[in-house]
Amino acid sequence: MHKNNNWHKETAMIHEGYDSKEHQGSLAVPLYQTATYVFDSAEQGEKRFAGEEAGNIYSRLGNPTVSVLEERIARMEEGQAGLAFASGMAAVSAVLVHVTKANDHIVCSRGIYGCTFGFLKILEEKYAITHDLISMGTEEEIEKAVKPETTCIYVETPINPTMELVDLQAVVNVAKRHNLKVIVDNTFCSPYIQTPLTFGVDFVLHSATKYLNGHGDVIAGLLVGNDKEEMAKLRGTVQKDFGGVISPFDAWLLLRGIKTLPVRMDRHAANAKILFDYLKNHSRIEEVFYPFDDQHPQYEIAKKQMKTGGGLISFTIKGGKEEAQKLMNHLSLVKLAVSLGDAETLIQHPATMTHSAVPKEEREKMGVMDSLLRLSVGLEHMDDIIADLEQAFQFI
Ligand code: LCS
Repeated sequence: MHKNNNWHKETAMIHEGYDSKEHQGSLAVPLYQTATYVFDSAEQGEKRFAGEEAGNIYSRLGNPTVSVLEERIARMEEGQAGLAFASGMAAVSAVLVHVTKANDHIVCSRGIYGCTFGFLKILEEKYAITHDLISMGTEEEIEKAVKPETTCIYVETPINPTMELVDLQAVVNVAKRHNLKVIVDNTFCSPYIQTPLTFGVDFVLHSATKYLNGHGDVIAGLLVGNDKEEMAKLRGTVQKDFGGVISPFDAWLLLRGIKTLPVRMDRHAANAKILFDYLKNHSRIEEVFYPFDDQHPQYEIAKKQMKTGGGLISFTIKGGKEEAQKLMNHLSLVKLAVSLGDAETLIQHPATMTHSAVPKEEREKMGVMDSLLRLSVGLEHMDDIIADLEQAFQFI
């Protein structure tokens, strides 16, 4: 396997974990589209199952294309080991099952993705694993939420879809005092913008469906940990036996997407800044949320842990659901779709879409109002996107 610890991140995203000499000179990582592997002998099969001989067994347990992806994401996040899953939710659920047992308690950031919220409800209803969604403005606030049965802190930063930030250093400081595991969902940033493990976090995960793939054609999840043995345990238990592994073809597409992550992220962020400047002065808009807004109260946190402001902007329009839906219905170049991180600029209405499963009262506590819209800024020329938004704003 190709490894060079001196490589910059941009280089590692193209080369880490792959040596063409081991694959007949193939420049691109070959796609091992196979379910199983042929043993040389019964004894070899026995040894592989017993863990006494390294080698392939069955693609739910490991696949050469997937292994390159896992090494690459581990390096990108500056972790010790990576695991690839069939979806972001498969990664979320696997790591939460790994770090909890019945009757435990989880401290969560004030806002989380709607289906992550749904999974926490399953843990609560079936296994009495409770959670509290709290504002994490200060270490004291976080500390107050910790109970004797708390085992982990689960954080999104920026939070989907409000763009509120959580100070990673503050979370880690509290976690260390109480011996808690910290899990960070880094989907909104990608490892090009933010690397939570470098702050002392234990696990970082992604909906790789988003920026990491970047082309809107894959559903996948990735998890990276700072402890090799613990990740091996997770691979051999929850991942293997729940079975939510990535397909080799999706891993192959992801490896292709990741090569261009730095150039895409720089353009997403540059375009988002153009759009932010347009939106913040718009007469039909109430408030715009973007982490690299120098007027934003959390700008200091943003600069401490993020390289750029990323490609997501949310905003509240004057009015409510009706005005939000009218705006969306009059857009044509900006696509009305959930998901994010693609070349296409996407808009969605969290209250009725990504966060519709969260009851209204809890949704509003997260800051997800009916007037809130989320824009995933794409790679188009922003004059065209602004022209589309401007004509649609005329209808509300
Ligand atoms: N974490 C975050 C922050 C997400 O935004 C999503 C999906 C997931 C985890 C789950 O990943 P998946 O299983 O879909 O790969 N977020 C979506 C969104 O905001 N719009 O559509 C999906």
